[in-house]
Amino acid sequence: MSPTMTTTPALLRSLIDGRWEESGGELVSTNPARPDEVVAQGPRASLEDVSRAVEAARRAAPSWSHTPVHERGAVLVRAAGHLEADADTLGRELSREEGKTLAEGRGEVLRAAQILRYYGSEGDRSAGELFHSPRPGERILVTRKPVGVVGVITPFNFPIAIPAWKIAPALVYGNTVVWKPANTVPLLATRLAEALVEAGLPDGVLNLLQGTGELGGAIVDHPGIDAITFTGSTAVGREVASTAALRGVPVQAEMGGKNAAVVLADADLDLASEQVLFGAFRSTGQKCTATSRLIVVDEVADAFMERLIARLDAWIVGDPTDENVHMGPVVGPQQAARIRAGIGASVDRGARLAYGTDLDLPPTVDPTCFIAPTVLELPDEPAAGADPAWREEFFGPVLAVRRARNTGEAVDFANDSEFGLSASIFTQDVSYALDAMEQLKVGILHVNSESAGADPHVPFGGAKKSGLGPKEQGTAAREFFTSTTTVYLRGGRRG
Ligand code: UN1
Repeated sequence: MSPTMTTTPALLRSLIDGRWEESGGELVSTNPARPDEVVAQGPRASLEDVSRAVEAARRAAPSWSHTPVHERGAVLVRAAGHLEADADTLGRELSREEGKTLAEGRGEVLRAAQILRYYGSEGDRSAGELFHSPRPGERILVTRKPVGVVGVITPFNFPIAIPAWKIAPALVYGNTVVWKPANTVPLLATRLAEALVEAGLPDGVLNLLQGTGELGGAIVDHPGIDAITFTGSTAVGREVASTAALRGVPVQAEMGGKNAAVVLADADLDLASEQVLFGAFRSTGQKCTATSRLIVVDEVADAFMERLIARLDAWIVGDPTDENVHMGPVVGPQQAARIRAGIGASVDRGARLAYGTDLDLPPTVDPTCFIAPTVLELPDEPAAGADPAWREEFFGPVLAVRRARNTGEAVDFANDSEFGLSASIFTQDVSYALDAMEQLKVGILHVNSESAGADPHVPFGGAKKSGLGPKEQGTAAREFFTSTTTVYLRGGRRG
């Protein structure tokens, strides 16, 4: 298929109590590479639908929680198979709806499948813990139960992988779900729900509500929701968390990042410039784990910047469904306007535009949502630490750079953020790497690799103000999606 060829819009649907909803106001998703092009459309869920979905999830909960974990896992594994079989088609849909490249779109669909497979095997893992007792004839067990009905609110930037990494553990640990995806990427949400239904998920176990932010608010406010997992902006995440706290409901909120890459004097500059490029500009910088700050030690700064800029010269921006393209648009016009304003504010304060010229876009795309990969060199003065490009998450292809006098200052600069999701450090000296493990205040540290990326079997989440509540993925997910019972167990016969 040629990149410009349009197709009939796909059908968006909400799922309540096992039924695909056919009516409701209109919801439309468009292609950010050509905002006039409709990718998918369908009915939008209403506030009444939120209550119907929560009631359905509550009704489905007892039977699902008593279904053996191996059976629950088998549904996830079958759904993974469907996603793998359709990875090309779904990857293209993802690319058209969200704006990441075809390779990234397909890769994300396969990653969602990998996550479903990981949790699909949960039945083969330990179900709890057994402790010694200080009293004779007693054992102490820690068992786990589902928390109940989980509200799931997911962002636009990983329209299938992030939902999979919240919904798969929620389901395998025996919870039922009411899910509200970002309204910019509803098609991939429909596709994940379709795969799970096709895999045999019973009615009401997963309910999907397509629509705008008010639905998310209604889920968070609903008394029938027992726990809330959220990924998205810091502002919304804090609102979600405070509402949940007032209601006494546990919350897992994964929010902002302002992730630094630190290039030390002994780094392999070819490797470092490649990985910084990937970290900052893959997926158009729209990852909470993206590299948005670069700290490079003075001694190698010019040589490093030369290599980074040479790589940027070869970085092709255009229609993300064109196989040759490295970077597509940001997700929508509002986001593009906000990022442009942020770049402007930084330049007004004295940042030097080291890269970010006008784009040479093909005529097949509309420039509204395209932002050039942008590198801002901040002035060598303490006030640089207050620059918006240094402090605020732009969520776009923008990298703010500061030069550091030495390794110590580089680490201090890296820690100079209210966020602490991920970081990268580039060095060939294991002593510096070991120091960085101690000193960098982040939830995820990459030594000699880009700051983005996550594996399903290890904890994912940040330090400082990047997140609230238990971390995601791996065994960390179990902390959030189950509650423990400590059982003091003795035999029933005296003596
Ligand atoms: C990744 O780095 O591949 O919203 C995943 C986000 C993160 C996921 C990042 N929760 O971007």
